[in-house]
Amino acid sequence: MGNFNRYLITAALPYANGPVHIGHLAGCYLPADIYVRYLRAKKADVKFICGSDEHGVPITIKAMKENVTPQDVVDRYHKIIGDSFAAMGISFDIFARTSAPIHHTTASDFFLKMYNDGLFEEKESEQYFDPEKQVFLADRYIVGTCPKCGNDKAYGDQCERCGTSLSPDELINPHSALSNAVPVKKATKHWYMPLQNYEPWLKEWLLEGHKDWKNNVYGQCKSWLDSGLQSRAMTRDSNWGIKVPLPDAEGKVLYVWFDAPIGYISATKELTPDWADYWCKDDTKLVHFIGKDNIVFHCIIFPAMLKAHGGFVLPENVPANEFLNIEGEKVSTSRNWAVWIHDYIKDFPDQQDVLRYVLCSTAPETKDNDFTWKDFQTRNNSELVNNLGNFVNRTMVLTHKLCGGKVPRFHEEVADDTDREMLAAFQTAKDSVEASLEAYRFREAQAGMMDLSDQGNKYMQKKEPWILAKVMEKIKAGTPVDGYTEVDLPALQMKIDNCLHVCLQLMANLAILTHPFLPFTSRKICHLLKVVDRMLEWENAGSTKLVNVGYSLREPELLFKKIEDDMIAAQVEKLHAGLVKPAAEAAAAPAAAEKPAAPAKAEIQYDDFAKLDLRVGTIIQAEKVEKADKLLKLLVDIGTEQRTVVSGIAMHFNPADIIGKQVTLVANLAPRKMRGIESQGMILMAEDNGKLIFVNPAETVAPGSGVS
Ligand code: B3M
Ligand code: ZN
Repeated sequence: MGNFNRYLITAALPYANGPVHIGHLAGCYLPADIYVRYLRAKKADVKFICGSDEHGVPITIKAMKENVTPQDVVDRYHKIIGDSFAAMGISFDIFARTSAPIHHTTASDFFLKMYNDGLFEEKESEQYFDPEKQVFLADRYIVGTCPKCGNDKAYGDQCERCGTSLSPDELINPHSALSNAVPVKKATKHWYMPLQNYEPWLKEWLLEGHKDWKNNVYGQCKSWLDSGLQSRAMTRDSNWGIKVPLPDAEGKVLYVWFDAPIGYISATKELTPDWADYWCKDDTKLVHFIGKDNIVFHCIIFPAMLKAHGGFVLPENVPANEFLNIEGEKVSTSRNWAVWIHDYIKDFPDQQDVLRYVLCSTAPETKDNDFTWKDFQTRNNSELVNNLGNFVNRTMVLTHKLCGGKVPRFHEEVADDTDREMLAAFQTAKDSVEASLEAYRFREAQAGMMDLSDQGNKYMQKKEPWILAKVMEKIKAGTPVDGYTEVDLPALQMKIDNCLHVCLQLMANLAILTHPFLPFTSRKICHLLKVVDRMLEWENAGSTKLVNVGYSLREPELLFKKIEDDMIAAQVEKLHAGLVKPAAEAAAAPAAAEKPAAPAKAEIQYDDFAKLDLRVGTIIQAEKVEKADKLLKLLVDIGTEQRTVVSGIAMHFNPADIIGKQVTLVANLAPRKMRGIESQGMILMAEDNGKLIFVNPAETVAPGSGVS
């Protein structure tokens, strides 16, 4: 669609509340960087925009946990994140900050324009308020059970298990993440954007106009639009963020998802005085690279904001990726199940391209994918070392050995179909890599690049210039071989020349084709060939005349080194050692190891069993018993009544997490006082290696249902 004269490429602004890990890279920054490097090589007018997202609840939560100010948090992580990206060769034109004054002004003006155009609804609503901490609770600060999937750790804005976007009202058993207190409602005024007003336009623009978007993205948007949009508050009660630029708005800031995407605009402003060319002219191609959890904000809410404000281009594509898991498990920053970029750089200095290569090969482009250290090793050793590295090294070594370290001539008179086919394959490879890149299929594009290297190895294997050289040596020593004699010497040398000429041209093509994916390697290839960066222009790819005959090359150097088993074992160990176990699990583990299996009990009669009154109940309250580490006081609803039960499960469960759970209660157990509280029954638990699990029916049943 359309002819574009400039490109505006954005990568999601990472929250400055923690370092970045490989999931971030694979999901968004690496594909964006590959795309931008390709565009730059095509000499396109392109700006690559990113920065840190320094407002919102993720920042204030982090500050609260660490007992520092939000400013401390964002200052620290803006630097760590920026350094990690730079070290990995992620080539942003700017890495801005949403705390910058230019951003505050830009976001504030954007809001005011919409306000003055009458595009907000001002509504008073009841918001959750933490009575203990005396603050309004942002959606993220409220935790409860997801009405769709039952995840009991869903947030008030989204369930991260099933992806459903939620409002706190929809959560079952909501509680405050700050104090665990049950939130109360309190009236507060906010400015809402009536998204339903934009629904017809969004359907037209997105569902009709962008059927070309990736299935995962289009599908998510369609399901949002099909289920109907609603007004959404664009302001929040908080003291951290961009102040709402209106009178009577004390203690109110812009919603972080209102201000953050405007960060793309303010960062462009900070980058160039020509920012409006990029943002306001129709011949700009705007592409947002993001992870799947940001789809609705970039495909629905931000476009609606841009449309409402007016005067801005809209995204032409949003090629969002799914998630990258690690060793079969979902990345979790809180459990520290992650491979952090700053750690990787320390452990594998100068091997940025290995990680780039592996992450692009396994990028979760269409579905969640898995990163394993074993796969990392295999891809390095058998693909980078054995294929690409090997091809370049053999070409270099043989050119020095058989052609005096200079680019040999290509002699048409001895050329054969194998040579010609190899030369023709350069253009085919370029075309295929290019088509894949244009379609945002980066794995396929990188594989296309590697395929050219593979063809190079096969070509060399077929030509065997080292055998020809042996034959020449023998002839020179006076031993004719395979019917060759002295008169054949010139032709033999010409064949060697042809092979290495072709291989060197191929190597130069590889410098161009590797560059978007493996920029450090590309640079090394240029160094070996002694060519300048200008050769890397994309239009040069496909050419069979990139390096000049007679030109002398540098001494061979290896591009990649083998990664040994012990390095991989150390990484796997580090990952597991760093894992933060939930308190309950950690406490239970040693006990489990020490305890022998329970002995079988003596036989009983049915009548013994029938004496038990077992009933299903629902936990409706749970709290710790003071000064008793192991005890929780539960209130269990068994339909006809509510029973107080004191249970020794405090080391295994967070009280807030078990509200709403069904349990099996021994309802006729004689009451017993524990720590001054009368326990009116006992709940059944299964034990698995020290871990406790509630015994409950496979499906939810009415409280009080009998068990027999
Ligand atoms: N900071 C969410 C995230 O890091 C958010 C992206 C903003 S993009 C405008 O996943
Ligand atoms: Zn859910």
